Amino acid sequence: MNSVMSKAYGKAAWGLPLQGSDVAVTWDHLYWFLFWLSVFFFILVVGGMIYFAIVYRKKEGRKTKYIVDHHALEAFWTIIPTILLMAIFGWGWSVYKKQIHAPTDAMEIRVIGKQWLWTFQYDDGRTEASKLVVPLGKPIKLIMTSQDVIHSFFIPNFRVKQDVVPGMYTSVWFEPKVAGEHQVFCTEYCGTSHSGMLAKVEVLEPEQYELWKAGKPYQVTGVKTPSSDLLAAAQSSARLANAKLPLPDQGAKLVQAKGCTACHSIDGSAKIGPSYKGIFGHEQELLDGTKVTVDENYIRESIQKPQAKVVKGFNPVMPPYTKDMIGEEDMNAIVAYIKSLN
Ligand code: HEC
Ligand SMILES: [Cu+2]
Repeated sequence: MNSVMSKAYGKAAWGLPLQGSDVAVTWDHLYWFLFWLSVFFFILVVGGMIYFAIVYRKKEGRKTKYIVDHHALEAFWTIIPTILLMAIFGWGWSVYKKQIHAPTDAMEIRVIGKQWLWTFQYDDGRTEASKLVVPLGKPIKLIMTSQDVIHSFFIPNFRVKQDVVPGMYTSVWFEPKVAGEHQVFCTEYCGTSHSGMLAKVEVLEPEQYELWKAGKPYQVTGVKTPSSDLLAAAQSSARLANAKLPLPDQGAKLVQAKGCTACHSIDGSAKIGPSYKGIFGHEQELLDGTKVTVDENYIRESIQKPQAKVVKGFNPVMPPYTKDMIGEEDMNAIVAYIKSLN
């Protein structure tokens, strides 16, 4: 119990995810209180039942007495649970209040959910997919909306979860206490690739955060999250960290970092979208029956306005990537990469 109750952040105890924020510690206290309270009453009630069933079992010649009500006893088992329930309510309410009101000095970051990836938009104009970068120990407020259906943004390590709804902003806040990578899930079923709608929070030490802010290569130290290939590649700020790589290799990192690999393979097998393998220079048949040769302009248009030319046999589900999301340098790298897959 002690390891659970202590304020040692960064520990994963008794099957719960590690405690990455103050709120996580507070919620866990309430959780364990409820858990042990339930264990206590379970033993009391079921144990009592078994005991009475055995001791007062049917016997030859034993007749049950006529039982009348017992006011003191009834008052006792009404008042005690009432007090307990009110205490649980008050406790939950106070933690909820803490979790719902972000401090006024919190750093604001915008979150956009869309089928099926998370993008994060920072004050300096940067937008990144599948990766949220925050400094250690600073309150962070997320202002969230959805481009399509209802999603839900969940960071188990921070014990925060909030619906992300089209047409309105919702928000959530946390103060990260543990450096490293923390998993993000979508917890509102949102279609085919819902389970792949992952992202991670990178909580950086102050010096590393300054590097990230300046657009320089940086390191993530601390806890690790069990991550999919998609997330492993999203780890480093793709364009700047890989600037010394050959262009197609940069493109390879980018398509992973931007979440394209969730829908596109490179081995010729169709996923949600067509494979990149061997498409460059070839003719692609479109939904309306016309044909188009895959060149640089077609790829660019397919990324920025995916619905302009929809490939036959696929649904028009690819999200558009604006110039702000994929800049010209990155676009060149992605085109070079797709070209290299012939
Ligand atoms: C949610 C799934 C999804 C994601 C994420 C996604 N795409 Fe697509 N993509 C599709 C689908 C479906 C098609 C086929 C329908 C169409 O043309 O719009 C497609 C088509 C394309 C095409 C045209 C392919 C061809 O064979 O003609 C290119 C190029 C492309 N995507 C590139 C990308 C890049 C680059 C990214 C990441 C920046 C990306 N896609 C992210 C689903 C996705
Ligand atoms: Cu979702």
